[in-house]
Amino acid sequence: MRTDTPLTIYRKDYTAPSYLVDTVELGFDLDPARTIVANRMTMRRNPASGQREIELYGEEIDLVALRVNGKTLGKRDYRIDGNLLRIPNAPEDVVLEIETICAPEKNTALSGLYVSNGNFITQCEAEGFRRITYFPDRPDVMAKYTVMLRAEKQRYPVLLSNGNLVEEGELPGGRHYAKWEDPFPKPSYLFALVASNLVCQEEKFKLADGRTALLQVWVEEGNLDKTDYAMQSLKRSIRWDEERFGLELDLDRFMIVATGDFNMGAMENKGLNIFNTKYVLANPRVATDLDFQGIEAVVGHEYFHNWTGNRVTCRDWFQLSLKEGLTVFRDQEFSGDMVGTDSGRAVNRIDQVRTLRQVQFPEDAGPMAHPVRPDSFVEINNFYTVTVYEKGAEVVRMYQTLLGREGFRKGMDLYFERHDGQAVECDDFRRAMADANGRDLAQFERWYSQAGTPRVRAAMRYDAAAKTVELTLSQSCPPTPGQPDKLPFHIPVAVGLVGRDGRDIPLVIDGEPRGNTAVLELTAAEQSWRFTNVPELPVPSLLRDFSAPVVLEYDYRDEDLLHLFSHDSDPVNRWEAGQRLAMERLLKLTADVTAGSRMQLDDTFVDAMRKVLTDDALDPAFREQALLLPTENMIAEQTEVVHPLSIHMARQFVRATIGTRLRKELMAAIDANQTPGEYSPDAEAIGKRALKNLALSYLAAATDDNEAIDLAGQQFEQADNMTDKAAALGALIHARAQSAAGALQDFYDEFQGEALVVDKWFALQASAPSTDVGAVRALMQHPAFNIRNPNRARSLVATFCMANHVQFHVPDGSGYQFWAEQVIALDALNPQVASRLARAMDRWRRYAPVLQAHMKKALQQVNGQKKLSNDVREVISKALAN
Ligand code: B3K
Ligand code: ZN
Repeated sequence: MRTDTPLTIYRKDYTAPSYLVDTVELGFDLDPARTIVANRMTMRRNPASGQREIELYGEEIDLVALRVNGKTLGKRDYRIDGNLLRIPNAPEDVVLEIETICAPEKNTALSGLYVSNGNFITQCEAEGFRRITYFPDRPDVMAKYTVMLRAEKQRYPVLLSNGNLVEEGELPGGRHYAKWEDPFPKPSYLFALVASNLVCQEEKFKLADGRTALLQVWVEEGNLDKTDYAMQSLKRSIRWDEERFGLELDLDRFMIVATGDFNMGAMENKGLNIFNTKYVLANPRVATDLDFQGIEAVVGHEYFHNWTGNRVTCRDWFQLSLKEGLTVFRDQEFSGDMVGTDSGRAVNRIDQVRTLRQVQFPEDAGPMAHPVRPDSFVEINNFYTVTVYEKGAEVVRMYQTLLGREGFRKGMDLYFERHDGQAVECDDFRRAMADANGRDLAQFERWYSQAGTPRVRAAMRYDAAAKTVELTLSQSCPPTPGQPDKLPFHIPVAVGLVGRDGRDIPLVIDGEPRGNTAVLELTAAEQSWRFTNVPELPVPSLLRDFSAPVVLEYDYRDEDLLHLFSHDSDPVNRWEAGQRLAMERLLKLTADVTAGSRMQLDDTFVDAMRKVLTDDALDPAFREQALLLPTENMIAEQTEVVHPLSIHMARQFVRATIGTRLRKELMAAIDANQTPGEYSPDAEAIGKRALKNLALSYLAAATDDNEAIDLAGQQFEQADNMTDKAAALGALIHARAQSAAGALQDFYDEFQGEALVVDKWFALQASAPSTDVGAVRALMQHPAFNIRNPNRARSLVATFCMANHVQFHVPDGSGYQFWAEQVIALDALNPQVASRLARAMDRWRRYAPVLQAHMKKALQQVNGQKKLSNDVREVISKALAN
């Protein structure tokens, strides 16, 4: 917690570490109140650095002893300046011994070594290792670790760290020890230890090269009935990486540990992944389809980091997307391959596009906008963003689009051939892709250096006599903080031409046949392509499969969109056509509400929705996506001045109108998409439940539909899985049904012993437009609420501030006042969680003037706090900056 002005760190200021560390031996005497850490490092001067000072970071730890080559250093032999400990004039080779003390039970920030429900847990990325011992805590210092853990045996029977267990035994006084050795050099952020009374599900698994690895999933005893899916996902991940990328597990033992107190989703520590329980624990009774999908994706993601992140890591934190963008791309491909079908893959892709539009595009247009490889930061934890992760994944995907799957694989192989065991930069990845394929990817670099979402404008001219189409694409990119002008990007734009019969017209460009979809490479500000042999005026299908993270502008007429919505062979663009139809109407209706005009929805739109709903040739999962309206966030991004209430009312109106006008078809969809028998989280069953539950929610949104409310009530009572149960409860709450309160109480009574379900219980209420800020304050008094637990704080406080637009943005500003109080309160406990909440105000300048004034006041109130973490300070000051 600082009171001085926080320091900005720049990418251009990178210098090599002055000393390298070859080996680290750590000894832990674990005690919640007072843990003693002994650290013995062998270090040597880095030939690549001219510096002779040893630089170590330390935070919230007490230094007890410091020895260089056996000699204790006196106060004058070193300097401590804030978090930096410097030892000047150190010898060429050094054995450095350090003893420090920390207090895990007082660590509410959950960074470094902390206590969660009586167990010791660590989280070191990005800069948590310095809260355990003094160390050159930067990712380009890679060392081999040996770890000795000592703790009371009864309370902490299980002692885990990275790598292999080499020794264990008893100690006097009821204590015991375990010694772990990690054979691979690693950066300090990948260090982990766990001391606990957890139990595990374990299995021996045969690897491709014939070796056998021990796989373990560690949880609290009562949760052993919820580990199967995580274990299955882990095995599938290992297999997939062998098959798709030829990458094998390099350890004899791979562990996943679940903890209920965790700042984010999970962490890829070498051989000892630590997970938020949310991404491990699942069975049909307590977890939804979305939870099951999340587990598969996150287990995969952390496992894939073992190569992309751990074996090859980042030179500095500006390169974060090197490992995160790439690993998100890998987990997306993994999930797609697990679904297996083209249509399932498309549904996954649509989900990715929704996330980008819902969260990343707004980030890229707001005060925290930054390039995929940022140029500066105050607090690195603020840069674990959708831009670094999801846009970063899009950047990686574009290599695959440009080079083909095989070319991409060649690039990956070369990347590992060159850089295994190294800490490198995003540029090294790009070079491997370019060199392996003999391609010039120099301009592609701008995807890493320029922030903002590019706009691609398309114009088409058809010459009936010549039977040619001229397609002109132009690009621009709006200014972002610190980057007023942008240079053209290298953008792959996948296009098709759809004929009047709905089929693709085979593409011929410059005399060359290009199949039904051609990837055009837009590199200039404006470029044109000529398609020949086009027998009739086609409808262009642009940016197929969302081939680049851009906003595509084209003046589609309604009938063009209806045509694509019915026929486009590219399912993503088929969906996209529906989204455009819906967005046009939602924007018009929003304006109508604001102007006080009557709302009306045209038959054309309703008919299009009916057609897709009743088209049995389409997978239910796809139909659900096609019927789902753009979210309130997405609509807000498209309006000049945001009136959250108007947006909500417009969207509700469309939902209710669909509910009324398609009543018969929706009822039929509910009947046709039941999933009787044993619950299974396979894509087909998930799709059916999704369509059925969307239908239910539309019906319930229609006013005065008692039958729909009864249906929801029945489903709530009878559901044998959490997906259906939570969906029904949500429908009741959102419809303000009389039975909602009773159902909520029953739900709580039934699941109060399941923390993750109680989170859902809070979140369901927090997001309901019937829950005002007073009700949220009341919920904070509920015995089950605990602001120190990140999942719980997010489920109530963050859900309200970020997903309940109507109540958060009430005109009297009381929602913002609440936000300010909570940001301040949370910041004193856990800056990372507080800082995420702080971002609820990112887009404040776009709101209607009355709201804006209240928002500014709330921002200033937080900013006026003398004591704020760097995390929150950075977010707030960027929001207030011009
Ligand atoms: N690498 C971690 C994120 C660490 C966040 C630190 N604030 C999880 C992941 O991306 O796999
Ligand atoms: Zn990651």
